[in-house]
Amino acid sequence: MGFLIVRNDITKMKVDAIVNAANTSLLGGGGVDGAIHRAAGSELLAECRGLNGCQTGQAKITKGYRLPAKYVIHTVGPIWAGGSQNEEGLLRACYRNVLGLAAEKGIKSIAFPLISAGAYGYPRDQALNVATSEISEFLLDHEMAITLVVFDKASFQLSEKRYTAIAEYIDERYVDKNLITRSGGIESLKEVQEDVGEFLRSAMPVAERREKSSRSLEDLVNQVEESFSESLLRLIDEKGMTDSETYKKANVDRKLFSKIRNDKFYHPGKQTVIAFAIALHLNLDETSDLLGRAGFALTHSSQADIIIEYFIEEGNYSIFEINEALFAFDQKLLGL
Ligand code: AR6
Repeated sequence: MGFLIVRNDITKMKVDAIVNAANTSLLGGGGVDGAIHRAAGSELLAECRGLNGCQTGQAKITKGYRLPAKYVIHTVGPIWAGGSQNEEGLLRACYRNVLGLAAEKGIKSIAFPLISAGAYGYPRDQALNVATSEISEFLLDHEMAITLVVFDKASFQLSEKRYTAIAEYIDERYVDKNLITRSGGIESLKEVQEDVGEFLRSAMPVAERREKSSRSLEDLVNQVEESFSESLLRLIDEKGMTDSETYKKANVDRKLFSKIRNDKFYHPGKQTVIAFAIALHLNLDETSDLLGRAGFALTHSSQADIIIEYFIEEGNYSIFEINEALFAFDQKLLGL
């Protein structure tokens, strides 16, 4: 369960249903619509003929015929006309109506293309925001495996401003980069020493630095026995969250969560721990603590870690925005 973003051809997805970005006639077209009709075969068109078209923002379901997916849910996105013609409301309606219909039909897994972001001209970063926010909203009270299929990397775009801000943040911290840029400009021995000191500090895992600077020995002794699982459950209580809110926000599977809950000594992967830290809105100190319980640390020799640090410092805990950024920098996504 949860939300995944993949780069793929949607006609290849082995899921209960794929979503078609169609037009009001439902009689086929170019882009993803054309690809779906080609892969499903002419029986799909025959069934579509009986549907009497579909209005913008609405959704209709057919069988998948020769597709690996059992069903196709057809929806019609808005044509972008500058943003003042209720395009956003209509695009949100597409996601809601498709997901509502899927839930009604008992569909457990579904794949979406980025509706309206091709021929219909909706700005891609805004189309992506609408998709991720509607999907995350839906998942707060539904169980479904939802995949957003982006066809090429260009369709997966962070806003220019955010990309530059993150790139600068990485640039200032990334250890390998520091080594390269520093070697040219060192003049005096003192400068070399300062440089080495700074490098060692930046190379030290964040957890270690934090412990050195801000945690008392007493704190450490008191908490030394706490396992990852115990820490996580304590934090969930402290933050006044429920279990299901937490694992859904973390984009973590319910089964995995109950394993963690039932096994005091469960060893999670690093990505999972980070996903929980984000779901619980932990600050950097708390994140480092939780990671430490599972034997991990955030380091400046990993771009992904620096991106996580960037979002935590910004107080931005949207796992979907973080995943957008990780994707843009070719890093593994969280909670998948
Ligand atoms: N798999 C996944 N995504 C795809 C695929 C594919 N095989 N092919 C394209 N995309 P578009 P729209 C992406 O134009 O903007 C049709 O003619 C594509 O890169 O297919 O809603 C209909 O009949 C883009 O990001 O749909 C309508 O007339 C996204 O899918 C009109 O186009 C949507 O692009 C609908 O336009």
